[in-house]
Amino acid sequence: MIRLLHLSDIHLGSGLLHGRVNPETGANTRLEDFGRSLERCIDRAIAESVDLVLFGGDAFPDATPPPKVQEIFAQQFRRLVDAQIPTVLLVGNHDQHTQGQGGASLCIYRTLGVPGFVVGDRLETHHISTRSGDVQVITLPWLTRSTLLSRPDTEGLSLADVDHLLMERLRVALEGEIRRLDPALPTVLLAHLMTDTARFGAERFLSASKGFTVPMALLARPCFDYVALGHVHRHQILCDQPPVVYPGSIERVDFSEESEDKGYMLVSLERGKAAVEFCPLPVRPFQTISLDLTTNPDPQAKLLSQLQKNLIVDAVVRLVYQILPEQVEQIDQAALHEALEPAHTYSIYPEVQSQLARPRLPELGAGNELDPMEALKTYLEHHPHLSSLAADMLAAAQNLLAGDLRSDLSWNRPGDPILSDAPPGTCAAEPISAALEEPANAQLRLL
Ligand SMILES: [Mn+2]
Repeated sequence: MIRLLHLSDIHLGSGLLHGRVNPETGANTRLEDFGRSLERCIDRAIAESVDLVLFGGDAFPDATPPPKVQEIFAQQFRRLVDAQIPTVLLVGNHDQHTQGQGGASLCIYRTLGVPGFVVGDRLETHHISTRSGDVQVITLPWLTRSTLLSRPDTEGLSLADVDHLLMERLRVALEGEIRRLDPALPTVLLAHLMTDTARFGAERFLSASKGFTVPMALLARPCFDYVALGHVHRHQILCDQPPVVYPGSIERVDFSEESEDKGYMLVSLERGKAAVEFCPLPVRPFQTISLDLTTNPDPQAKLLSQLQKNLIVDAVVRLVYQILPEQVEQIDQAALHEALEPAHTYSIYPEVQSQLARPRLPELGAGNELDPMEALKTYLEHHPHLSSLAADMLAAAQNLLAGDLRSDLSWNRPGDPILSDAPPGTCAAEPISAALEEPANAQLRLL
């Protein structure tokens, strides 16, 4: 029996707006929180002496993390090398870097020849020898249309037709891998994708992508003993036989994950059988306190009593309240700040009804160098009533920023990396040799 630990969506370096500077270390406390959660996952892998660690993708918020963030990630995964635990790092959409022929952020682990480490940046089957026997792991990184389709393939097709064609190509490519499997060995599919039955966490928002969804019928098959997924931040088990599992993210990236449990999976694997266990992580609570005070005769008293009632100690707190213009003077801001002091960090959003002007967001004020996409994301995060439009707005903004007004918008899918210099039909994250391949061959290569 093979014991493995499956974690995903680390997003190390995300959500720093919810942290503050730790005076002892000079680091952002949320970066430290994320690092500690990762450390706990690795602690467990070592304590349990697991045979294999699978990472389901999205290591950082983007493919070019600052050195300090890379170092925290490497320090933890390095411990698996010391413990001689084989590890597979799958490339998620946030890890891909398609400007020119660059590799994904995680490819450095292959370049350096880190012992026991495998980087999954293409559809490929890896035979891995562990202390408890051999296991096959098929890696399926985040798919983009340009991965499997060339531009002529998609000419004149509707968006739905393109998705259908892409799924057919994936089906064929995956079938090719499955046919070459050794049927006697335990087998894992490790994939970064959205399934058609997944319930969304924050990921739609994070990736600014509608993307396409992969049907469960393609994943939940007897040739796989465990399907280890990444991408959706909300932990969920989509199928029992075989187990098809999103462990979810290991920390709360933003308020949309406020009520979600965070953790990782421990899996006992045999050919034809897998037992799974979700292991929760003790992550920092997020707390939204939302109050309509417009009919309250004593809004200040109501605010203070609500703050006392809620468990805000060490939490990331968001206080939202609606008042009428004539009530503004009844609110004692200094007392509010004092009441919120036990929180780890907090933000206050008074919404004065009948006033057209929206309150400004401190994160977007002068002195904060945010790129336009970050600014828009922050704005949307603070305007929950726009959530149904958020994905579309972010996608449209991305297209605008790319200056890409190509008529064939179905090719330049919202959510695809926007700065790709690669000609259509080639795979941007591939070495130059791939670009020289016949388009027909390149089409069927996965990252
Ligand atoms: Mn993802």
